[in-house]
Amino acid sequence: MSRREMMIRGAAVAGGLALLRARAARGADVPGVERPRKGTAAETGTPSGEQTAAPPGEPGRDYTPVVVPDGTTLPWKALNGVKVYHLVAERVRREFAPGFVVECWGYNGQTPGPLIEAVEGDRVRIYVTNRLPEPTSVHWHGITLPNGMDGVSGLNQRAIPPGKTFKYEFTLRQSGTFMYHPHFDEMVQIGMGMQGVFVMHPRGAGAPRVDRDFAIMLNEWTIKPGTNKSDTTEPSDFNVLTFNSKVFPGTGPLVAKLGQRVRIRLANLSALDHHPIHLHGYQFRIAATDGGRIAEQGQWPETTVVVPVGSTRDIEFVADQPGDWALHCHMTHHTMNQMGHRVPIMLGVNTDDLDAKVRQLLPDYMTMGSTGMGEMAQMGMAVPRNSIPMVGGKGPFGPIDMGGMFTVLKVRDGITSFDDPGWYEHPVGTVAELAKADELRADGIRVPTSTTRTGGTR
Ligand SMILES: [Cu+2]
Repeated sequence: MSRREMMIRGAAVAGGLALLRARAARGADVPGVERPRKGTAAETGTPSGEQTAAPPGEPGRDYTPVVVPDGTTLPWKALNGVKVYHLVAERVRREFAPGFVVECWGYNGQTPGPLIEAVEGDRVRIYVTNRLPEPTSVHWHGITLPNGMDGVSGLNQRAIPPGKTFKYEFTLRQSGTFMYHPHFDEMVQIGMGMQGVFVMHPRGAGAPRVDRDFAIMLNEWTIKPGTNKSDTTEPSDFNVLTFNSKVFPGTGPLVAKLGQRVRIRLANLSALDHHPIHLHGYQFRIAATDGGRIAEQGQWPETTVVVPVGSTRDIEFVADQPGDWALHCHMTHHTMNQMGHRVPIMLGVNTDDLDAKVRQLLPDYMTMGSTGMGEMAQMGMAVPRNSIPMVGGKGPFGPIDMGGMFTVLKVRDGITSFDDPGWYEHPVGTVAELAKADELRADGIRVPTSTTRTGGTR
């Protein structure tokens, strides 16, 4: 390039930026039109949008670290004012629940990959080593950064070949809950478990500090009973629905002390499904998405939050009610494990005759589900090797009929550690129980004798 060309190009860039700045300034004067986002070219006046980083934020001083149930946080070191991380994309063996082991792909021995945690203003350098049999890349979902750091193979960068290490570097200009995942062979790689949460804590103003801050990644898998791999090309037949790549009873509880401020960061990188995540016993506020913090006047109360594919939601509340509170996806198929899908529903069918006939061929045959499916949790049915029965685990009062996307928020008074405190001990007289005959009589309750009543008649 000649000196003259260089000057012309330089002038064009400067001119372009001046124009952008002028537009931005005009935009700021128009009601409803916001300023350019922090750290973008239009805001900083540099083509990459980069500007000086702040000194690396420290846990404890600048933020309360996020807790990842059944997961970990990626370690980092500060070198000359830059936080340096190392992600290794590789094959991972993950026990989704006791006795149910799945061959996955992930990062640093885990799926989801370890949580990346940093502070607004931090400069981060993230090395990514590819130990997979095919190329990969990492996209930093929802994060403002130079275009060449965005991680879409072919569009923003060369894919990372197997055995090679790439370097990503950018300055964090936001705070909130974001994600990372590959943008190469997305259907297979994300479906095999390559996904992670990226949390940026605010520096100064931003989300209020909470006492317990949890992160849960939602995913769905197609793992035929008796196999150990997800059929990632099967587009809709998901039978294993996970919180942090665990299914109940493999999911660890979320433990909080009575009165603590709690945030749960939910991130969804499922292939197909939006998950309505429901918390019992509480009303929470939807306080943030991966698009940013919702202004307090704009937050609304909810009991269920839909987390769409490719987005995050932060919910916040005060843990003011002690107990064991269910936290689960409200799609009923998503709290069923493998064996609960695609079985014929026999509700209300008298199967005695059928069973007798089939037993002539198969001596152990028994039709399932003629009084509903709940019984199956109690039967302790044999399942193929490396599989889980359709429903969950044992609770203090008997079987819990939910599996999959199910865990428990355990709120306790006077705990000194956040280890699993066991089941809640209810104050006397606060558990639903069998009604006594004299109670029924006293309150004038007549129990119907027939099992079916036709609607609209008496
Ligand atoms: Cu769901």
